[in-house]
Amino acid sequence: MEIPDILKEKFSSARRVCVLTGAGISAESGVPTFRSSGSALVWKGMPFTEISSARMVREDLGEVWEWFDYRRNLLKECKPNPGHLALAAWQERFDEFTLVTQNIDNLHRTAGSREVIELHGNIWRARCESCGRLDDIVEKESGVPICRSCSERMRPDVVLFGEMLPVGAFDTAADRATKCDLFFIIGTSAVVYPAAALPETAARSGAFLVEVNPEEAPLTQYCDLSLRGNAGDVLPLFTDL
Ligand code: BV8
Ligand code: ZN
Repeated sequence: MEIPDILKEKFSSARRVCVLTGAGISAESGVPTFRSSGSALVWKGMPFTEISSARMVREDLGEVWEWFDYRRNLLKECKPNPGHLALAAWQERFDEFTLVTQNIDNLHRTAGSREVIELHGNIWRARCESCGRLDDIVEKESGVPICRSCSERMRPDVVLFGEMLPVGAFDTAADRATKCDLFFIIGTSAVVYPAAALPETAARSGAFLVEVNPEEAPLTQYCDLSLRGNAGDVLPLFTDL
């Protein structure tokens, strides 16, 4: 694939660049996406929008932990791919570079991205339901962990359906989206709000929108350019621009 000239020019002259990533950028690292190949991710017969929900935390936190323990186990074998690594190099190239991710897999940080706005939290952290204590998850037995500060229940520090995003994360992301010249949407079906509103915000503020996705997505119609390919193949093409 060749990067179109207009994009080469815009990429070379951009001062403020914002990137929104979704599960697709981790697909080549072996992390299952949620909606690819038409079928939604399922856990014991429950669609992931059900097991990953505020209601399930209330009703069966043990089941929610089993679901996240299973996914963390899969993630132990997953490494950043050339798409993550390319984005990590972009943070040195512009006056202002903002990386916003919907992913909870921590692969952007492992790839070397320093400031990552994690709209949906991080699967490698647990949070106390009562005092808010945060603990990194290194070794974890099965079951619901108990807070070492107040002995109440710990839950995954991940934003589930029906839950608010981390305070400030979305506002910062929206602010950067209104100010950027160039907005990349990489590996997301952009159907989950409020994250999916960011590209529309950027477009309304005059940003040039570029989609990197092997398939069309609902957002394709708003994009100025669509690069139909895998992030791991497409993003390294920008390295020598
Ligand atoms: C909230 C963490 C306020 C958990 C996630 C009705 C209408 C509109 C909205 C709603 C509604 N009913 C409810 C809502 C709100 C709801 C929502 O948007 N629901 C959707 C399903 C309609 N949103 C919320 O609940 C949010 N909170 O609104 O708070 C509030 C609060 C209280 C009370 C009232 C209101 C919280 C949402 C956060 C949910 N947590 N993740 C976990 O991981 O288990 S969402 C999860 O799915 C991801 O984080 C991501 O955000 C989302 C979408 O997934 P994608 O990343 O896009 O992945 P997907 O598989 O869909 O697509 C992959 C793409 O990659 C594809 O296009 C594919 O072609 C492409 N691809 C594949 N391979 C590659 C590739 N691209 C590039 N390279 C490749 N190699
Ligand atoms: Zn506590």
